[in-house]
Amino acid sequence: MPLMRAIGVIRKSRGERWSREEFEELLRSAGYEILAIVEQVREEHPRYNIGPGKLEEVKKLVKELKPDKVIFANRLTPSQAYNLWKELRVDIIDKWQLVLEIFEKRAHSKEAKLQVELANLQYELPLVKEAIRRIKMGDRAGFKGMGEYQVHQYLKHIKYRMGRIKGELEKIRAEREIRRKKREEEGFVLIALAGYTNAGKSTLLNALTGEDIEAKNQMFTTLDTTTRRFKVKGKMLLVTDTVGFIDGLPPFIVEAFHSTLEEIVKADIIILVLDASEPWKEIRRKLFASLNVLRELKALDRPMIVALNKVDLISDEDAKEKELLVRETIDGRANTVGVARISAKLNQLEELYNLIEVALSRLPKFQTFEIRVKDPSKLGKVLSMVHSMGDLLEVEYSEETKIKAYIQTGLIRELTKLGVSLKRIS
Ligand SMILES: Nc1nc2c(ncn2[C@@H]2O[C@H](COP(=O)(O)OP(=O)(O)OP(=O)(O)O)[C@@H](O)[C@H]2O)c(=O)[nH]1
Ligand SMILES: [Mg+2]
Repeated sequence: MPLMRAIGVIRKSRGERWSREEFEELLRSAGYEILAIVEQVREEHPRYNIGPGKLEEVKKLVKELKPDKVIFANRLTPSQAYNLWKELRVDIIDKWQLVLEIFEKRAHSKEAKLQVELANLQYELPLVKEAIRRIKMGDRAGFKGMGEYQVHQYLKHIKYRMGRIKGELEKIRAEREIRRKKREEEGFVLIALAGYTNAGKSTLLNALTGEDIEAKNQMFTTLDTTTRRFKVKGKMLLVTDTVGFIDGLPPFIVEAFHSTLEEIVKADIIILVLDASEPWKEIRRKLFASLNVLRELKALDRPMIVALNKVDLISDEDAKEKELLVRETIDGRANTVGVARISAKLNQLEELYNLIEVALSRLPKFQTFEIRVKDPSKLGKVLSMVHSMGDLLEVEYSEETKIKAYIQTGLIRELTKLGVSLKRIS
């Protein structure tokens, strides 16, 4: 397939933190050949977002280079998008539609596809309403080549599809809820991997579990949620990998991906993965972006471990310095358990395992019990269950074996089924 050709436009307000590299990376990830990037530092112009002078420059470039699209790094209001389209007569999209185009390419599961479509429709709805408003005011330009009648039909279609998709997502969500309940009853502790896109979340899940899910050096490789079992020092836990974050993830995407992101909200522990190989300025920007999403999800109260990943790419001193900076930055902003320096790629995870142990000890899901086993034939089974779900503290062998253990409360049911008696000590 020939590459789509695009002109990129970036408008920066004074003092705004923006990453041109990231915008270019997004354009490439979405499959565009970048014909030109136009930059401007000025406050937002209400009509065109960029200033009228810049608009003339873009117009000339459009005539000369004939791009398939002009892509803005800024969020455009529906009326700006409409005005720009009228002036330039070429497809106009902004950063968020660009992100959605990437999502569209990467969506594999039915749920991910529906979520992407919903986000797209949610984005288009105000644009179409704006076009209708203009048409009513006597504007003859139409909307993307559609006349008045077609635009009205299109609006109806959007509303109908949104209703249908929400219904279907609700069903999928209910199924997910059932699976989650079952997991909870089983008592497994759930750990969610969160973090900026390309930080190494999927690589980490693979390293923890021996899985082989796709991990690539590109943005938004993962859209689907994967949950797998793994063991830390003998304890069975669950870990979930899901969609990555990006700076200023807008509410309509968070909303569309709600049920996917909910996996993070429902987790007992969050591992926030950061790419330590980048300059501190970038790490800091992505750390704040991630904390913002977690705040929006109301997940900041969850015990959080920061995994400073890809330390194999930097020196020890650099890693230590960045660890310190992360500690300082995050202090008081989240319920942090600690910062671990890791390499998911090289399976260097010792510090992370230690912090997971610390985090587990703070969870109400773990408690100390006295377990009495009368039937010796059950003893082996009980001991192996205790080992996989907690720590064995003491065993007193006599006619009736007494075991003191620190276990996940989900084990209570399983043990009771075996006919042993349990008493909570702490
Ligand atoms: N050198 C090095 N590279 C790593 C490490 N962990 C991940 N990577 C690389 O970083 C890139 C991104 O890794 P992924 O695991 O796909 O990242 P992700 O966070 O799942 O990304 P999204 O799914 O896009 O959100 C890949 O090229 C990985 O091979 C690491 O510890 N060291
Ligand atoms: Mg991934």
